[in-house]
Amino acid sequence: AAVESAPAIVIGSGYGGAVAALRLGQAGIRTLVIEMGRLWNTAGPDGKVFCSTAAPDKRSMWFKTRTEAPLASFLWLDVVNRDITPYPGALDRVHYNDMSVFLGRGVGGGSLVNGSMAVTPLQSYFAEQFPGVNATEMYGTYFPRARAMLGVNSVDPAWFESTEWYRFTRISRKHAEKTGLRTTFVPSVYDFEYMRREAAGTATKSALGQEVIYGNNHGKRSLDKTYLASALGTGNVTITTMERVRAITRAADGTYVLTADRIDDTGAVVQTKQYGCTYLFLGGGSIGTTELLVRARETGALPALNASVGAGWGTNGNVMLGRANHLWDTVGANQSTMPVMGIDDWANTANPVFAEIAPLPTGLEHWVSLYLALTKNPERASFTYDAATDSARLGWSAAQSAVSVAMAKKLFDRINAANSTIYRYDLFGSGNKVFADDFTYHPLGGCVLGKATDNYGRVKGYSKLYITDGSLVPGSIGVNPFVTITALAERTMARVLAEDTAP
Ligand code: FAE
Repeated sequence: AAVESAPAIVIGSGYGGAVAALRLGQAGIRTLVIEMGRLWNTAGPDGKVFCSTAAPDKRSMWFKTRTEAPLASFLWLDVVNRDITPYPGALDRVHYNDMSVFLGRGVGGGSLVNGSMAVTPLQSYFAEQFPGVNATEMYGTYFPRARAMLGVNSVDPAWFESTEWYRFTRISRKHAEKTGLRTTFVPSVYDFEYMRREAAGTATKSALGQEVIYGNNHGKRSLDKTYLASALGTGNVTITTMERVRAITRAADGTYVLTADRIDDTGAVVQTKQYGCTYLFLGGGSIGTTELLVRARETGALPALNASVGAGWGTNGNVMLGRANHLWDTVGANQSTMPVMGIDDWANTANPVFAEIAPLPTGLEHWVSLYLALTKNPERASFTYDAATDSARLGWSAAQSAVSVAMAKKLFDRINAANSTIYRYDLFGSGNKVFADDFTYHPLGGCVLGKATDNYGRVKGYSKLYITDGSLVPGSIGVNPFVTITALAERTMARVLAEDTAP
């Protein structure tokens, strides 16, 4: 097959990939970004690019015959999910034994589907997780750079207190305060000025129109509007879509050769392409990058990859749960899809939990307080290569999820006791499940910084091969992860461009 080549190739266009692409482009290095998902810029028959959670269609999910929303049921009824035509939709759910992982697919990766919460971790916890990184430099330079580039802003507290759209958050805050717990506002990359116009009826509703996990048509500063737009603006970066990199090898001259499958809208492989590059940046995310490297090591394509490739994976301690409120504590039929507050009990060393107050926008009053708890679960798992399916298998177990559940339960038992409330049993399927512990929004690790790579994301065993995504984070960061992933990628790119790419 003909080989197309570029000085630098970036695999994936999520946070890690987008930062790499921009900084390479600015340095004058011609760069090709290869993304397996679509470019989301074309409206469907309804005039919208993305579909809402209220009316999901084929655009919602990545090649599924039925949607797989995190909340499986409501009053035990299977009313949430819908049959759909398989299509390269925006949200993927990848299933392993006892754990599934939600991922964004398309130009912008997870930024297309996530909740926009832009949280900087506690410096002390960051330092604990990344002993090889200069935390002073991270908090002085790279975190501020990441936040500025991502367009992080905060909800106006006065508006927050008065709007019906955040009544659900104020109720959860009241219950946390009654328990003696601290709550904290959480910044966001959703434009709150836009949201206020949505509320006023002068802008098309997006966050206030039940749009989030299948994409937002307005208001969200996803990567295609920030880093990737700037990257394309350098004139040195191009993005190719609907191509999934399958294999990475190294040629005799030290350059990298990639094999990529080009797919059509039915998922059929219509072409297999080869790419060559001098510098290769892996931004496929915790799942994507780790699978590529585990496969490369085990098939003998990159045999010098070390044993840490595939190890150190965690869920960021994710557990989702709902509480049932008293009849007088209405949460409101109208709820913004963008969370703006968390219950911060991370400093409780006996049971550290940070719980984001999550919306459940159904358009009707349901008295549910929903949460995504991030627990300090120390459990980690590894990926192994399955030759029969040419894919990576995750060795996570239900017992490891139980550790997250126990921590979330400790916190929410306290909240229920203080408010004389109970859990909701009807949200996660027919089994009266209270804690959704079988999925994560925050896959982290697999190629941990300082272990699979050096302290700057240079892959051990190979030169000019880099990782810039969430696979570097050792399984837990205590808060929502994209600001950390972005800041670490900025740090890697500053170092690599200063030291490795000089002509
Ligand atoms: P990611 O953004 O996943 O990008 C990887 C990209 O690479 C994707 O576009 C893939 O399609 C592509 N790719 C993978 N493999 C290949 C391949 N072989 N060939 C070509 N392309 C490939 O990685 N985090 C927060 O901080 N705040 C939130 O509010 C938040 N809410 C979330 C809500 C949901 C529903 C989900 C799913 C996630 C949420 N997250 C949130 C997590 C956040 O989106 C995630 O940590 C980052 O997107 C990870 O960034 P990466 O660059 O590692």
